[in-house]
Amino acid sequence: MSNPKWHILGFGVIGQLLHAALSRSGQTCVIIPKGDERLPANHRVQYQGRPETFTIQAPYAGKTNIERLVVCTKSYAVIEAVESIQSALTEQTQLIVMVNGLIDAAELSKRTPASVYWALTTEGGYRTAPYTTVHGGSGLTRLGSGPEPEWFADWQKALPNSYWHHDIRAFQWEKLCVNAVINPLTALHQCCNGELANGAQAKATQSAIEEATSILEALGFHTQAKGFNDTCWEVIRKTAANRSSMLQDVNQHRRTEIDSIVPPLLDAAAKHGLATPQLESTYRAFCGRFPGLN
Ligand code: KPL
Repeated sequence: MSNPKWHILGFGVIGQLLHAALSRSGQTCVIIPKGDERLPANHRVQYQGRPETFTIQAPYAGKTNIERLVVCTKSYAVIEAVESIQSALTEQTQLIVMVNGLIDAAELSKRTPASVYWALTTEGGYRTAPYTTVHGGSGLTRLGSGPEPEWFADWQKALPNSYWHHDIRAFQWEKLCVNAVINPLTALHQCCNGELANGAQAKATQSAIEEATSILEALGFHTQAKGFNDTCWEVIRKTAANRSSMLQDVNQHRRTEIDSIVPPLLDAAAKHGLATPQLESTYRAFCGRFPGLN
Protein backbone atom coordinates (compact mmCIF):
# COMPACT_ATOMS: atom_id res chain seq x y z
CA MET A 1 0.00 0.00 0.00
CA SER A 2 1.32 3.47 -0.77
CA ASN A 3 1.93 5.93 2.04
CA PRO A 4 -0.77 8.43 2.99
CA LYS A 5 -0.85 11.60 0.97
CA TRP A 6 0.47 14.84 2.34
CA HIS A 7 -1.83 17.84 2.41
CA ILE A 8 -0.61 21.42 2.57
CA LEU A 9 -2.70 24.27 3.88
CA GLY A 10 -1.08 27.64 3.13
CA PHE A 11 0.54 27.82 -0.29
CA GLY A 12 2.88 30.75 0.28
CA VAL A 13 6.64 30.54 -0.16
CA ILE A 14 7.13 27.85 2.49
CA GLY A 15 4.13 25.83 1.24
CA GLN A 16 5.52 26.01 -2.27
CA LEU A 17 9.04 24.93 -1.22
CA LEU A 18 7.57 22.06 0.79
CA HIS A 19 5.35 20.90 -2.07
CA ALA A 20 8.38 21.01 -4.37
CA ALA A 21 10.54 19.02 -1.93
CA LEU A 22 7.86 16.36 -1.37
CA SER A 23 7.17 16.07 -5.10
CA ARG A 24 10.90 15.79 -5.88
CA SER A 25 11.09 12.85 -3.45
CA GLY A 26 8.24 11.10 -5.29
CA GLN A 27 5.54 11.63 -2.67
CA THR A 28 1.97 12.68 -3.31
CA CYS A 29 1.10 16.09 -2.04
CA VAL A 30 -2.25 17.86 -2.34
CA ILE A 31 -2.76 21.58 -1.86
CA ILE A 32 -5.81 22.79 0.04
CA PRO A 33 -6.87 26.06 -1.58
CA LYS A 34 -7.69 28.99 0.67
CA GLY A 35 -11.33 30.12 0.32
CA ASP A 36 -12.06 30.49 -3.38
CA GLU A 37 -8.36 30.52 -4.40
CA ARG A 38 -7.94 29.02 -7.89
CA LEU A 39 -4.67 27.15 -8.11
CA PRO A 40 -2.70 27.04 -11.37
CA ALA A 41 -1.78 23.73 -13.05
CA ASN A 42 1.80 24.02 -11.90
CA HIS A 43 4.25 26.18 -9.97
CA ARG A 44 7.94 26.97 -10.28
CA VAL A 45 10.86 26.93 -7.90
CA GLN A 46 14.31 28.16 -8.86
CA TYR A 47 17.18 26.32 -7.16
CA GLN A 48 20.58 28.04 -7.53
CA GLY A 49 19.61 29.50 -10.87
CA ARG A 50 17.93 26.31 -12.17
CA PRO A 51 14.15 26.63 -12.55
CA GLU A 52 12.01 23.52 -11.98
CA THR A 53 8.31 23.14 -12.66
CA PHE A 54 6.02 21.11 -10.39
CA THR A 55 2.57 19.85 -11.30
CA ILE A 56 -0.18 20.78 -8.88
CA GLN A 57 -2.52 17.81 -8.52
CA ALA A 58 -6.27 18.34 -8.46
CA PRO A 59 -6.71 20.31 -5.24
CA TYR A 60 -8.32 18.87 -2.14
CA ALA A 61 -12.09 18.95 -2.64
CA GLY A 62 -13.08 18.63 1.00
CA LYS A 63 -14.59 15.13 0.85
CA THR A 64 -12.11 12.79 2.54
CA ASN A 65 -10.46 12.63 5.93
CA ILE A 66 -6.92 13.96 5.97
CA GLU A 67 -4.14 11.78 7.36
CA ARG A 68 -1.15 14.10 7.08
CA LEU A 69 -1.54 17.83 7.08
CA VAL A 70 1.07 20.57 7.13
CA VAL A 71 -0.24 24.03 8.01
CA CYS A 72 2.15 26.70 6.75
CA THR A 73 0.00 29.80 6.79
CA LYS A 74 0.99 33.01 8.56
CA SER A 75 1.01 32.50 12.34
CA TYR A 76 -2.03 34.75 12.89
CA ALA A 77 -4.05 32.64 10.42
CA VAL A 78 -3.39 29.14 11.83
CA ILE A 79 -6.48 28.80 14.04
CA GLU A 80 -8.84 30.01 11.34
CA ALA A 81 -7.16 27.77 8.75
CA VAL A 82 -7.59 24.70 10.95
CA GLU A 83 -11.23 25.63 11.60
CA SER A 84 -11.82 25.85 7.86
CA ILE A 85 -11.11 22.11 7.43
CA GLN A 86 -12.13 20.92 10.87
CA SER A 87 -14.52 18.25 9.59
CA ALA A 88 -11.72 16.47 7.68
CA LEU A 89 -9.50 16.16 10.76
CA THR A 90 -9.85 13.08 12.97
CA GLU A 91 -7.95 11.48 15.84
CA GLN A 92 -5.80 9.78 13.21
CA THR A 93 -4.76 13.04 11.57
CA GLN A 94 -1.12 14.00 11.95
CA LEU A 95 -1.14 17.79 11.97
CA ILE A 96 2.17 19.61 11.57
CA VAL A 97 2.20 23.34 12.21
CA MET A 98 5.13 25.00 10.44
CA VAL A 99 5.04 28.73 11.12
CA ASN A 100 7.09 31.59 12.54
CA GLY A 101 6.03 32.85 15.95
CA LEU A 102 4.34 31.25 18.92
CA ILE A 103 0.97 29.49 18.56
CA ASP A 104 -1.24 28.66 21.52
CA ALA A 105 -1.32 24.84 21.52
CA ALA A 106 -4.33 24.75 23.86
CA GLU A 107 -6.36 26.91 21.44
CA LEU A 108 -5.47 24.55 18.64
CA SER A 109 -6.39 21.36 20.48
CA LYS A 110 -9.79 22.86 21.42
CA ARG A 111 -10.53 22.83 17.70
CA THR A 112 -9.25 19.45 16.57
CA PRO A 113 -8.73 15.91 17.89
CA ALA A 114 -5.67 15.58 15.57
CA SER A 115 -2.19 14.88 16.95
CA VAL A 116 -0.35 18.20 16.74
CA TYR A 117 3.36 18.54 15.97
CA TRP A 118 5.54 21.60 15.42
CA ALA A 119 8.05 22.32 12.68
CA LEU A 120 10.52 25.20 12.60
CA THR A 121 12.46 25.94 9.49
CA THR A 122 15.12 28.32 8.34
CA GLU A 123 14.41 27.23 4.75
CA GLY A 124 13.37 30.28 2.84
CA GLY A 125 12.75 31.86 -0.48
CA TYR A 126 11.03 34.73 -2.16
CA ARG A 127 8.44 35.15 -4.86
CA THR A 128 9.37 36.76 -8.15
CA ALA A 129 5.85 36.26 -9.60
CA PRO A 130 2.68 34.52 -8.40
CA TYR A 131 3.52 30.84 -7.77
CA THR A 132 7.16 31.40 -8.76
CA THR A 133 9.67 31.21 -5.92
CA VAL A 134 13.43 31.49 -5.72
CA HIS A 135 14.90 29.13 -3.13
CA GLY A 136 16.95 31.52 -1.03
CA GLY A 137 19.29 29.15 0.77
CA SER A 138 19.08 25.73 2.31
CA GLY A 139 18.05 25.81 5.90
CA LEU A 140 17.53 23.44 8.73
CA THR A 141 14.19 22.09 9.90
CA ARG A 142 13.42 20.91 13.44
CA LEU A 143 10.31 18.98 14.33
CA GLY A 144 8.74 17.67 17.53
CA SER A 145 7.47 16.89 20.09
CA GLY A 146 7.04 13.44 21.66
CA PRO A 147 8.15 10.11 20.25
CA GLU A 148 9.18 10.18 16.58
CA PRO A 149 6.07 9.43 14.46
CA GLU A 150 6.17 7.06 11.48
CA TRP A 151 5.68 9.87 8.93
CA PHE A 152 9.00 11.47 9.89
CA ALA A 153 11.02 9.04 7.74
CA ASP A 154 9.00 10.16 4.68
CA TRP A 155 9.47 13.80 5.65
CA GLN A 156 13.24 13.30 5.79
CA LYS A 157 13.23 11.85 2.27
CA ALA A 158 11.97 15.24 1.11
CA LEU A 159 13.90 17.48 3.52
CA PRO A 160 17.03 15.56 4.60
CA ASN A 161 18.26 18.40 6.78
CA SER A 162 15.45 17.74 9.30
CA TYR A 163 15.80 16.66 12.92
CA TRP A 164 13.29 15.22 15.41
CA HIS A 165 13.18 16.51 18.98
CA HIS A 166 11.28 14.85 21.81
CA ASP A 167 11.03 18.29 23.42
CA ILE A 168 11.05 21.14 20.94
CA ARG A 169 10.28 24.05 23.28
CA ALA A 170 13.85 25.34 23.58
CA PHE A 171 14.15 25.34 19.79
CA GLN A 172 10.84 27.18 19.43
CA TRP A 173 12.19 29.99 21.61
CA GLU A 174 15.51 29.91 19.79
CA LYS A 175 13.74 30.26 16.43
CA LEU A 176 11.56 33.02 17.86
CA CYS A 177 14.77 34.84 18.80
CA VAL A 178 16.31 34.29 15.34
CA ASN A 179 13.19 35.78 13.74
CA ALA A 180 13.07 38.65 16.26
CA VAL A 181 16.65 39.58 15.37
CA ILE A 182 16.56 39.14 11.59
CA ASN A 183 13.07 39.88 10.35
CA PRO A 184 12.27 43.41 11.66
CA LEU A 185 15.79 44.71 10.88
CA THR A 186 15.70 43.42 7.30
CA ALA A 187 12.26 45.01 6.83
CA LEU A 188 13.42 48.35 8.26
CA HIS A 189 16.67 48.43 6.28
CA GLN A 190 15.11 46.87 3.16
CA CYS A 191 17.94 44.39 2.89
CA CYS A 192 18.61 40.70 2.34
CA ASN A 193 19.44 38.62 5.42
CA GLY A 194 23.17 38.56 4.58
CA GLU A 195 23.39 42.36 4.56
CA LEU A 196 22.78 42.40 8.32
CA ALA A 197 26.47 41.58 8.62
CA ASN A 198 27.42 44.92 7.02
CA GLY A 199 28.00 48.42 8.41
CA ALA A 200 25.50 49.97 10.81
CA GLN A 201 23.15 46.97 10.53
CA ALA A 202 25.82 44.72 12.02
CA LYS A 203 25.86 46.76 15.24
CA ALA A 204 22.08 46.65 15.67
CA THR A 205 22.07 42.95 14.81
CA GLN A 206 24.76 42.20 17.38
CA SER A 207 22.93 44.15 20.10
CA ALA A 208 19.65 42.34 19.33
CA ILE A 209 21.50 39.00 19.44
CA GLU A 210 22.92 39.83 22.87
CA GLU A 211 19.51 40.79 24.24
CA ALA A 212 17.93 37.63 22.83
CA THR A 213 20.74 35.59 24.38
CA SER A 214 19.98 36.93 27.85
CA ILE A 215 16.27 36.16 27.38
CA LEU A 216 17.06 32.54 26.41
CA GLU A 217 19.33 32.29 29.44
CA ALA A 218 16.68 33.71 31.81
CA LEU A 219 14.12 31.24 30.43
CA GLY A 220 16.46 28.39 31.35
CA PHE A 221 17.41 27.43 27.78
CA HIS A 222 21.12 27.40 28.64
CA THR A 223 22.37 25.40 25.64
CA GLN A 224 20.50 27.63 23.18
CA ALA A 225 21.67 30.76 25.01
CA LYS A 226 25.29 29.66 24.93
CA GLY A 227 25.23 28.99 21.20
CA PHE A 228 22.87 31.78 20.14
CA ASN A 229 25.46 34.22 18.82
CA ASP A 230 26.86 31.55 16.48
CA THR A 231 23.42 30.12 15.66
CA CYS A 232 22.02 33.47 14.60
CA TRP A 233 25.03 34.57 12.54
CA GLU A 234 25.04 31.15 10.87
CA VAL A 235 21.38 31.53 9.82
CA ILE A 236 22.25 34.99 8.47
CA ARG A 237 25.16 33.53 6.49
CA LYS A 238 23.30 30.47 5.21
CA THR A 239 20.26 32.48 4.13
CA ALA A 240 22.30 35.48 3.00
CA ALA A 241 20.53 35.79 -0.34
CA ASN A 242 17.10 35.44 1.19
CA ARG A 243 14.62 38.23 1.70
CA SER A 244 13.04 37.57 5.05
CA SER A 245 9.34 36.85 5.13
CA MET A 246 8.78 40.16 6.95
CA LEU A 247 10.63 42.15 4.32
CA GLN A 248 8.46 40.52 1.66
CA ASP A 249 5.30 41.22 3.66
CA VAL A 250 5.95 44.92 4.22
CA ASN A 251 6.92 45.42 0.59
CA GLN A 252 3.57 43.95 -0.42
CA HIS A 253 1.70 45.92 2.27
CA ARG A 254 0.63 42.64 3.87
CA ARG A 255 0.14 42.15 7.59
CA THR A 256 3.37 40.84 9.13
CA GLU A 257 3.99 38.32 11.89
CA ILE A 258 5.86 40.78 14.11
CA ASP A 259 3.25 40.66 16.87
CA SER A 260 3.61 36.90 17.31
CA ILE A 261 7.41 37.24 17.34
CA VAL A 262 8.65 40.32 19.22
CA PRO A 263 6.07 41.03 21.99
CA PRO A 264 6.31 37.49 23.50
CA LEU A 265 10.06 38.05 23.84
CA LEU A 266 9.66 41.54 25.32
CA ASP A 267 7.12 40.13 27.83
CA ALA A 268 9.56 37.38 28.84
CA ALA A 269 12.32 39.98 29.23
CA ALA A 270 10.10 42.24 31.37
CA LYS A 271 9.15 39.30 33.60
CA HIS A 272 12.82 38.65 34.25
CA GLY A 273 13.77 42.31 34.63
CA LEU A 274 15.98 42.33 31.53
CA ALA A 275 16.68 45.47 29.53
CA THR A 276 16.02 45.14 25.78
CA PRO A 277 16.67 48.60 24.30
CA GLN A 278 17.56 47.33 20.82
CA LEU A 279 14.62 44.94 20.41
CA GLU A 280 12.27 47.64 21.75
CA SER A 281 13.56 50.44 19.56
CA THR A 282 13.45 48.21 16.47
CA TYR A 283 9.86 47.22 17.32
CA ARG A 284 8.86 50.88 17.83
CA ALA A 285 10.58 51.94 14.60
CA PHE A 286 8.85 49.11 12.74
CA CYS A 287 5.37 50.02 14.02
CA GLY A 288 6.00 53.71 13.23
CA ARG A 289 7.22 53.03 9.72
CA PHE A 290 4.68 50.33 8.78
CA PRO A 291 1.47 51.36 10.56
CA GLY A 292 -1.24 48.72 10.51
CA LEU A 293 1.09 45.92 9.42
CA ASN A 294 1.75 44.49 12.90
O1 KPL B 1 12.41 32.41 9.04
C1 KPL B 1 12.91 33.27 8.36
C2 KPL B 1 11.99 34.24 7.73
O2 KPL B 1 12.34 34.90 6.77
O3 KPL B 1 10.85 34.35 8.23
C3 KPL B 1 14.40 33.38 8.24
C4 KPL B 1 15.07 32.28 9.03
C5 KPL B 1 14.84 34.71 8.77
C6 KPL B 1 14.88 33.17 6.83
O4 KPL B 1 14.68 34.25 6.02
